Amino acid sequence: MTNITLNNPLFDSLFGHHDNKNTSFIHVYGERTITHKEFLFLVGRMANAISSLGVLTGDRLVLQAEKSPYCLAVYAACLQSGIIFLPLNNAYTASEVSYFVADSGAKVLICDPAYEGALTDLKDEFGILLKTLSLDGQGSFGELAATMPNQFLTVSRHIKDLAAILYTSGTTGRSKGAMLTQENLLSNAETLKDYWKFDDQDVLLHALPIFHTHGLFVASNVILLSGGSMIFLNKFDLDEVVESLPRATTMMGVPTFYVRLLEDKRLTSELTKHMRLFISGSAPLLSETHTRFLKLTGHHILERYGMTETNMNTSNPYCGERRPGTVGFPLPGVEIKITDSDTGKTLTKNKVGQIEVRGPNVFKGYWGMEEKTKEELKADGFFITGDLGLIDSDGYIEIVGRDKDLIISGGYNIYPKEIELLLDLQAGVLESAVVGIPHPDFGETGVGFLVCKEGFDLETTTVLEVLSDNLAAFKRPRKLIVLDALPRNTMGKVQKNQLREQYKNLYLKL
Ligand code: MLC
Ligand code: AMP
Repeated sequence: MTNITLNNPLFDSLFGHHDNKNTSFIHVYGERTITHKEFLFLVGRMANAISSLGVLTGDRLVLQAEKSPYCLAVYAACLQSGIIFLPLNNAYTASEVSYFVADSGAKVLICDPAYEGALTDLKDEFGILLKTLSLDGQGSFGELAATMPNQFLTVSRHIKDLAAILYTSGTTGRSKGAMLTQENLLSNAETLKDYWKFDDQDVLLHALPIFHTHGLFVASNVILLSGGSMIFLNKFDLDEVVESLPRATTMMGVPTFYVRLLEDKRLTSELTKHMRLFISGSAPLLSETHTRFLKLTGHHILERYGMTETNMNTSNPYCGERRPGTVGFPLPGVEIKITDSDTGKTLTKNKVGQIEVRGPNVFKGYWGMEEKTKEELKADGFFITGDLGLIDSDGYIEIVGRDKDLIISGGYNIYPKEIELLLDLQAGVLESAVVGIPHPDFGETGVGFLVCKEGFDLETTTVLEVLSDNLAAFKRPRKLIVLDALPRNTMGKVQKNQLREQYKNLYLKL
């Protein structure tokens, strides 16, 4: 149960029990192991460094840097010093970062030294303090922290105070900052630790990025709470994952991790015999992937379902049948209902409708967007996820589609609207539509369809180059296809389903 009498409930619960322990915490791949005590000292130095910058409790700090234990320490230092942590995908371009800085009103931006040049204009534009942090903990922020004491007096926070803001793209093309409280993160971490039976003997193979819910809150918070350790890889590298598996007990990944492992001959039951649990989420895991993985390794991948706004909502059972193609049952303390999108009425079993969620895991709202918050987070506390699903006769939840125009590529969300708005601005483009097409590695990938203005001859490679300046690489359409016209219905609405159907085999091996 969440202990609300603590001084800073989230920080104290995650880190309090590591004080002075020389036990292993992070095994940096190919390098040394950092103990809990060493990590806490690093966090203390960083918290002192943050405070010395003149930021106040509740201010926002943006981090955009290559994954390293130092990034995780910045997160912890923000918690300890009462600063709201705002991590960003390091693929974001300077123009994307500029939006997040402006929208959040952040006071400090810590970036990788390699991005400093591109981000330096933000200092004048928004008066933000720009500091750097490299993979090995150097850079102006790392150097400042190195001069600081190891101990920091933890700032008091209330369980309902904000701990982090994570931006998620929006169907209107404008990203929204999901405000996550200490309670949201702590209650979910406690639930998951118990549900998935994590303890201090666990070694989690951590190959996910740590700027999203999955790698940051699910993976790292669960390990912090349980007292276990992590093998920290910079990213998903197949050789490093295969090499590390025999030393791990658990792994969390997006479906692409499992698809890539299955392509590799080294994946066997022998390789995975030390593992007790493989977890998948952030995108649909094909039943076929589940079944092939089982056949080769003897492990039933446990699939769960979550969102930036809600943390984790449902999970297949730890003990009991892990049913392929489903995301299991609501987690303890989480309520799920399936409703009719027109009437809002709750639907009966096996009927498809919108998935709504309520519980201590559900966020507080979108930063600075009261109206948008009211549309999605209802007065009765239920959040409309935008996912479509059903609850089957045995209570398993199945996600059957999305009510939102969203592409999930390798676990990253891509909102077509954001790309279409940019495409429509390009010279010669009359209109555009971006659609998710099945992809064997990424699950889905974005393909853009363009219609030329009369008299123009569109060079798609040039259009793609222009997109590169403004859009993170993972969001760029894999391909642009010029059409005479976009398919429309009688109301004039673009029929994306028709494009999806027509091009569904573009990337699949037939
Ligand atoms: C990288 N690229 C992608 C991509 N990842 N393109 C489309 N979709 C992706 N997911 C592009 C890069 O920009 C680059 O383009 C090229 O692919 C190779 O880059 P890379 O870094 O070598 O890619 P790779 O290592 O292959 O990364 C793929 C991946 C990674 C699947 C391992 O994307 C990943 O770790 N995904 C996890 C995402 C995640 O954590 N999601 C959780 C969200 S939270 P170019 O043009 O430069 O060559 C959430 C809630 C919940 O959803 O329920 O968990
Ligand atoms: P994000 O906004 O990045 O947090 O992505 C959340 C979205 O990912 C959800 O709304 C779902 O559409 C999707 N998602 C997460 N887990 C699963 C899963 N196990 N199966 C299908 N979709 C999922």
